[in-house]
Amino acid sequence: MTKIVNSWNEWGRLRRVIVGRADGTMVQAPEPATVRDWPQWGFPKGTYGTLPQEMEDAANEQLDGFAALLESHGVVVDRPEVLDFSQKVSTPDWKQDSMFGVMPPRDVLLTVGNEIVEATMSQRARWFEYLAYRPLLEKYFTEDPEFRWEAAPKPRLTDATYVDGMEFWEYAESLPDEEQIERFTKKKQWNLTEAEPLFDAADIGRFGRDLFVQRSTTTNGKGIDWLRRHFPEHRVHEVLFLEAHPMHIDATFIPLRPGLALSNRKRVPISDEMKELFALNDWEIVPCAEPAYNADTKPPLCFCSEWLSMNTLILDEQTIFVEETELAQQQQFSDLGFEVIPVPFWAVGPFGGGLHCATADVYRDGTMEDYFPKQIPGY
Ligand code: DAV
Repeated sequence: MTKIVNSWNEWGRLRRVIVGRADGTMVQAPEPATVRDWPQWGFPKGTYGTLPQEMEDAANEQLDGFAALLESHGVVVDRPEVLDFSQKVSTPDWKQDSMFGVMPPRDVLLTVGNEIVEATMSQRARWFEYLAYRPLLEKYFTEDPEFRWEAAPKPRLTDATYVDGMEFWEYAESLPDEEQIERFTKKKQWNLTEAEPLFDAADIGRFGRDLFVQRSTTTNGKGIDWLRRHFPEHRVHEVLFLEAHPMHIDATFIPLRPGLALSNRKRVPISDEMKELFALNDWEIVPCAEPAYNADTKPPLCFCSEWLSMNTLILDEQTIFVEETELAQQQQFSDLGFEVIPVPFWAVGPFGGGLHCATADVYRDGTMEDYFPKQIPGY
């Protein structure tokens, strides 16, 4: 019997992983959840199209290099299928002028134990992205009799899903970050309504029996509630950080090994129960290093922040892959006792993220364990 899918946390020894592809990635067409406005890079508001070929080639070279590096460490690497992301897509509820791409599998696929869940996603351009992973999921299903293949309810994504549609972003972005944090983050209310469950898989941090889910511009309260009901053996905790535009937890708060987590030095946790839970169970939380990646050095057309510096992939409890120019972050990991494997990766940023975003766990050694035996009632 072949066992293919098994991963309960972010640190067990990695044996099999999906690595994304840059091919055909789009500056996506505008929609209520997302509006790109990059006149300085040839994509003023309302326009869309494929990222430049030379950027795509550079990103693919780094992705292929990373895949080969993982293989040289004994990890089986699977790659998704490339679709025509420039095509128009529609459901009976809406029409959308383009898709996005297939670089960040972490956003779409949530692996919990023997199960992979296809996330709802919350953007129309990303609604059909699961199709790129179907050949792999079908194969795992055929070959691994214990693999549980699940898909969260496909969201409607009608106008009722969004607060004020695209006008939301115009309004939000006219305010300073501090005001956005007061007005949106602390009220847990950004662009998404609570009309239906929504989540991106990358908003979930897997810590064994405990799953920490960031409420964000891609994950709403109902999405977290869906996850809670879907994983009754787990404890699903909602978490919130000091950030005006939260999107995906993996450049904000990540576990490194049992008892040790890395926290963004600016986007600090603002959920009191979360802080209490970590303290109660003797988890140490260390602030990350200063990023080298920044607004001046990051490549054009990148919608991710400089905090991709902490978006890393753990090979095992002693070994971590870190972007090659992030020397301060590498030093911090060395000081924490890790062997650091540098990986050139910043050409991939504009295609949807860093080393964690670009991968999705298929198999890590380990079982479901409880790293937070002391719980806080009601959290
Ligand atoms: O901080 O820009 C990056 C994660 C994308 N999957 C950020 C989030």
